[in-house]
Amino acid sequence: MNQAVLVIIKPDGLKKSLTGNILTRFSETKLEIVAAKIARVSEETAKEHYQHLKEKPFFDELIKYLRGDLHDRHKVMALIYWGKNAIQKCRELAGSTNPEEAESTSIRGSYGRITTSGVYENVIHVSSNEAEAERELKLWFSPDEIIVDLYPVKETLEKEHRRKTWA
Ligand code: FUP
Repeated sequence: MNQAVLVIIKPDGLKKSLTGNILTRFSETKLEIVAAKIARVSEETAKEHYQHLKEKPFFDELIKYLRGDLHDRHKVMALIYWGKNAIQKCRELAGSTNPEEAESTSIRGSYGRITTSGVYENVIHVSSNEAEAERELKLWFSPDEIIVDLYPVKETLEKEHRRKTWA
């Protein structure tokens, strides 16, 4: 069964110049990339993304981490991989959430670390299940940024909508 999964290369991954390595690792899965972008992360998006952790003592630090405040890199790379068992395949390559417990050859095991304040800087995010993947994909991407039809869409005509086009 085909699945979509959100992968985010977090600011530490970008700062450590790991984008190429990480994409190479994911290409082993033979999954298809159906959306990709470099994005700045607003406070709202970061808090919404990690909403399930908002009661945790490390939440504020985690938001700063995802927004790039800890690495002076205010951007992430967000991708959607699509194909058979995409979630399991990508999570296997990512390794455990805690980089010290992650398989040493996994992406997090190879490149992650735990900060002195206790936040896991684990280089990438990978959606944990289908429901989370749908919630996260809809948070990070609009339908027209994705080259396959993943979920139902609605069309609206916005006459007064201000947007930039090439001059
Ligand atoms: P995952 O699905 O692997 O991203 O794991 P979680 O949603 O549980 O955690 C999200 C992020 O919170 C992790 F990427 C790192 C951070 N985290 C910590 O810093 N400490 C913890 O004890 C648990 C999670």
